Amino acid sequence: MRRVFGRPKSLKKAVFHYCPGCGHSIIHRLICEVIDEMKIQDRVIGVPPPGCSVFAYHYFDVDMVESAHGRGAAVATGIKRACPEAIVFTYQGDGDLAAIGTAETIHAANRGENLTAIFINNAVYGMTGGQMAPTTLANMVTTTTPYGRSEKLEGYPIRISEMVALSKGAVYIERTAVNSPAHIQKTRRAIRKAFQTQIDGRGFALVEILSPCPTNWKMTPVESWQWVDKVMAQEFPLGVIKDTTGEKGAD
Ligand SMILES: Cc1ncc(C[n+]2csc(CCOP(=O)(O)OP(=O)(O)O)c2C)c(N)n1
Ligand code: SF4
Repeated sequence: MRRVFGRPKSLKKAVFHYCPGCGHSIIHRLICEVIDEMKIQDRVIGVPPPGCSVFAYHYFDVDMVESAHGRGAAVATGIKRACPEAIVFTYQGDGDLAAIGTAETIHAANRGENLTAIFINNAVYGMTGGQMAPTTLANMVTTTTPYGRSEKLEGYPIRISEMVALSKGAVYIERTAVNSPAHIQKTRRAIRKAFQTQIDGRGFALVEILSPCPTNWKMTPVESWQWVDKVMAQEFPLGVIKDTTGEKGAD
């Protein structure tokens, strides 16, 4: 019988600790599918963050170097410069990449570091209990904005991918989601293109993935997937933000 579906080779046989409906587990699997497809398992080095995905090294069967909060792009820069043959990716939440790590992210992109950043935007600080992140939407209730995020007091949701795209060194930036089969397939293609961009030595690539956090959003998994389309994607439009690779698009 022909096998049409199975566990990717680079995804360890470990049970995910993520909540039901969480996007992290889907994204882990997609990255592993791409690693297998591209036959790069022995070259990949991942840089996971503090956050709900802090134990990513339990799941990815590739070399992993844990970074301090927000420092993913700096740690990955060091690894890539020391081991140029390695294919290096960071895996970062929005609290990580877009708050404490803003400087590292912007400057790594601006230096045109030949890296791949996988950026999981779930609009909150997930692991620490659902506090407001820079990406939290206007009027969204979080543990630190119990009356809803006030743009007057707490500012506007930050579109860090569009900011990164302003850097000359950033060559491929796309925003995707994992709340439907079609979006999941697009995300897989975007991750593949981001790795290919690095293999071709073109510069900084970032894939922002809108990812449900049903636990902190206080929704069922199905409600959270619908909310990504109805609310989140209105503030963070899906699609290619920048592509100067000259390569065929991820679509
Ligand atoms: C320097 C430092 N400050 C604060 C923390 C506490 N901390 C751990 S995870 C986290 C937020 C994680 O949120 P996010 O990056 O959005 O990832 P998620 O958990 O939502 O996937 C914080 C503030 C820390 N580990 N290190
Ligand atoms: S708290 Fe949110 S981001 Fe963290 S594992 Fe649960 S659903 Fe996922």
